[in-house]
Amino acid sequence: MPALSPQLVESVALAAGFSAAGIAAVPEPGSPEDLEERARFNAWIDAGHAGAMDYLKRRDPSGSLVRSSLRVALPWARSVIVCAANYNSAAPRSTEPAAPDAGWIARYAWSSRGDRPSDYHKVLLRRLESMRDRLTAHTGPFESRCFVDTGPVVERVYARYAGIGWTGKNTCILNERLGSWLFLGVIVTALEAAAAVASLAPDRCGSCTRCIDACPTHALTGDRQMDATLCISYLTIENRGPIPEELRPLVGRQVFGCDICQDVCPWNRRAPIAADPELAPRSALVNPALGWLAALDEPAWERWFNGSPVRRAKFSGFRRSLAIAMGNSQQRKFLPTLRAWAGDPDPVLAESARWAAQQLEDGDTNSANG
Ligand code: B12
Ligand code: SF4
Ligand code: SF4
Repeated sequence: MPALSPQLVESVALAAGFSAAGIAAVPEPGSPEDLEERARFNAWIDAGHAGAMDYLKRRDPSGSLVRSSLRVALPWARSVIVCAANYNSAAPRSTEPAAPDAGWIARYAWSSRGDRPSDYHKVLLRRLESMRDRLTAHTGPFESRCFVDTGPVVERVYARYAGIGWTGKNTCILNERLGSWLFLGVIVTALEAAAAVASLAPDRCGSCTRCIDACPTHALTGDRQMDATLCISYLTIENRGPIPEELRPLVGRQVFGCDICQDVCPWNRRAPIAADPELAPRSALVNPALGWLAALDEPAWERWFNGSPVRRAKFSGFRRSLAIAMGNSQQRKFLPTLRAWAGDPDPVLAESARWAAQQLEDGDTNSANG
């Protein structure tokens, strides 16, 4: 079976619409070539940093974490092709001043094609599958699986070894030319990688600590890992229950996800704007008015976000985070909505709305006293 060369992988990936690509070998766990990240991942799970993301904690019958190595998840895996798609846009950063009644939806969820939302999972998967077809023409058929986000793979680990970029102190993969507004997708293959796989990208964080200093909830641990249970992205997307009360004021007006630790990164200042027709930003989602989002009933919300990553939070989780954002807005005009939601049959929404209304009422008392 022929080996895959980095040059072939890169040319096929660029033709398929990716911005960068590389290939990494998949070493056997416990071998001299094993990756240092395997131990890091085990320690991260053991420390409880994955919170309620149980899919990250799955184990095989021998007790090994399925994601600790691709050889555990897919024993036939010998190499992994990692592709990156730029989704940077010219729209403002979450760290720039905005209207006090505007919220924030993370940049990765803005994507659209024409007037319809587009889900990066589907866009990248299609590109990976077309790439695989082209590679097969060079190599003959080979066993493989394509994944975007949802496979049993810690994609950033293999992205680093495929030479896509370095692991920033914000834990994101950063490419010197492209920055970190990159979606990742992988093709796991049974083919050996050519002997000369990509060399690691040099670490360009230096003495910078902007992301660590800017993170409102202190989720970044400083050793290129995070406690996800503190991360606003986890709290507003993955977490199904209430947002812990002590963290609510720190969430600010963020309704879905968080971009702060990437918005402050100097490497993103010079990152090129993507001209990808399948990942174009929807202007209505950039600094969206909280009142508009709150007025969407479930069918309207479904219409707006059908096919968008925002659906992951579900309507209930989205409104819970929206209530917290309105409570942090100092905008008394949201009191009627919050008082109505305080009687909602969903106990998480009702309690979040009561807390939020209280913030606005307390804010009034404080300014009257001040
Ligand atoms: C779970 C998850 C989350 C969780 C946990 C994130 C985290 N940092 O662990 C939450 C919900 C918080 C999250 C948030 C976001 N996510 Co997310 N997420 C994932 C997912 C599904 C799994 C990641 C995982 O296994 N985490 C566990 C930890 C341990 O792994 P890790 O951070 O990847 O860490 C590895 C490296 O950092 C490295 N490492 C650790 N320490 C050190 C130290 C040194 C010195 C070195 C060299 C390496 C190194 O080893 C670690 C593995 O042990 C991946 C997709 C996938 N299947 O991989 C997407 C993914 C990581 N997410 C992505 C995105 C876009 C986001 C958000 C930007 C979305 C948003 N705007 O809200 C934020 C970014 C927040 C942040 N600063 O990371 C992209 C990242 C692209 C990139 N350029 O890096 C991915 C790859 C999805 C994709 N296919 O594009 N995410
Ligand atoms: S995404 Fe937001 S909350 Fe999470 S680590 Fe980055 S700045 Fe902190
Ligand atoms: S803000 Fe600074 S420390 Fe953080 S990822 Fe960017 S360069 Fe690295």
